[in-house]
Amino acid sequence: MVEVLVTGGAGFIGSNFVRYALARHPDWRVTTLDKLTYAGRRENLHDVLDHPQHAFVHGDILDAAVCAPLVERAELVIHFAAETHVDRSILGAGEFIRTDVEGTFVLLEAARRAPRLRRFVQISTDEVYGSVPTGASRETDELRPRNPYAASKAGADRLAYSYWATYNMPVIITRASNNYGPYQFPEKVIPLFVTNAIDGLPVPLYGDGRNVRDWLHVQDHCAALDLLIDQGADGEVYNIGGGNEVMNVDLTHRILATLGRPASLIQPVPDRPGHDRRYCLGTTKLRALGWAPHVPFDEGLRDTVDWYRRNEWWWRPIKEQDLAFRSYYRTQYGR
Ligand code: NAD
Ligand code: TDX
Repeated sequence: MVEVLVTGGAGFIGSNFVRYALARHPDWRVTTLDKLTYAGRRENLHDVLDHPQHAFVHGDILDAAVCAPLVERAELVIHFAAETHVDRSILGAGEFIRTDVEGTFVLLEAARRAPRLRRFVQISTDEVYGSVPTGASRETDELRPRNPYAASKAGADRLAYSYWATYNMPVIITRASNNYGPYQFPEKVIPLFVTNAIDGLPVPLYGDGRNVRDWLHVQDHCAALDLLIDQGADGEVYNIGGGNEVMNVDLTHRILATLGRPASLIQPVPDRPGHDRRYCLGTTKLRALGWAPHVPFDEGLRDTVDWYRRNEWWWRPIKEQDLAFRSYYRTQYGR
């Protein structure tokens, strides 16, 4: 049995990865370590919580006593746990520094003492490159993070790299573009706009709506990680980009059209401070290992919209009963 530790496995990408891993690797025993912050939910793992090859541990990556025994027995560590929402990092960066930077430090320290460790995957992000006006980011490009979330992820990214360079640890770093798919917390643009539109509520589009994101289906992300766990080279960085550059305003029109809602639901709101204009990832390095994205954006978006339509049990309690979410929404968007 291969012992696998997934941090942040109750979040959006982590839960999709746990499900993906259990389906594809009958010889993996997966332990999910998650603090269950506002974004982490047992519901995200509802169909695999009782899986015989899966164990769930409720704990904080900042707690060295919790991490040490879990990391010590792991062969693979896939480190997703983080504070992840840019808007929240603008409202207050403290939790981002603690979780994303210090939490990564705690895990890396534990990993230094893990006798069987074969791979530590630091899940980084395209945001570390900063805004990319033209062309595509390459793994060797300078990092120019421009918001507190991106800066905290860049810190963790380089810290993980330093543990390879200094201690020869088997670290790889992955930088993915914007993910979409099922179980994404409805603060991020796609699930927020889809669930608002289902209810006929306005969708708050920042600024002129012409910012560009490079969309990656979460299943394609999981497949890339699976490949890199096996084929990635120690100390290397790999971009994982979907190759679907879409302007926010076009994305919004597509979502509304899929749901048969009018464009009049679009509500222009003041721009996000420091709003990165465009991300775009070059993926030559990853493609050379045999990966390509398989989910066409139109199909992936339609299926994702459908998923939120069919799974109101999953998002309505967050949007309608979770007082913390309602308070965040009011702070961010007003009434
Ligand atoms: P998410 O916010 O949905 O999930 C984060 C998870 O981490 C939650 O389950 C949360 O409970 C857990 N967590 C937070 N603090 C913790 C702590 N101190 N200890 C243990 N668990 C903790 O995020 P996501 O969108 O699934 O992102 C996962 C990872 O992928 C993050 O590292 C993020 O930076 C990265 N990433 C995300 C995207 C994207 O588009 N969503 C793109 C590129 C990279
Ligand atoms: O209400 C909104 N209105 C709006 O116009 C929200 C929430 C977003 N937007 C815009 C801002 C961005 O240009 O949509 C775009 C996407 O926004 P988010 O979903 O907040 O994602 P982004 O800021 O691009 O960051 C995401 O991609 C990189 C993830 O949240 C990060 O965790 C990941 O690292």
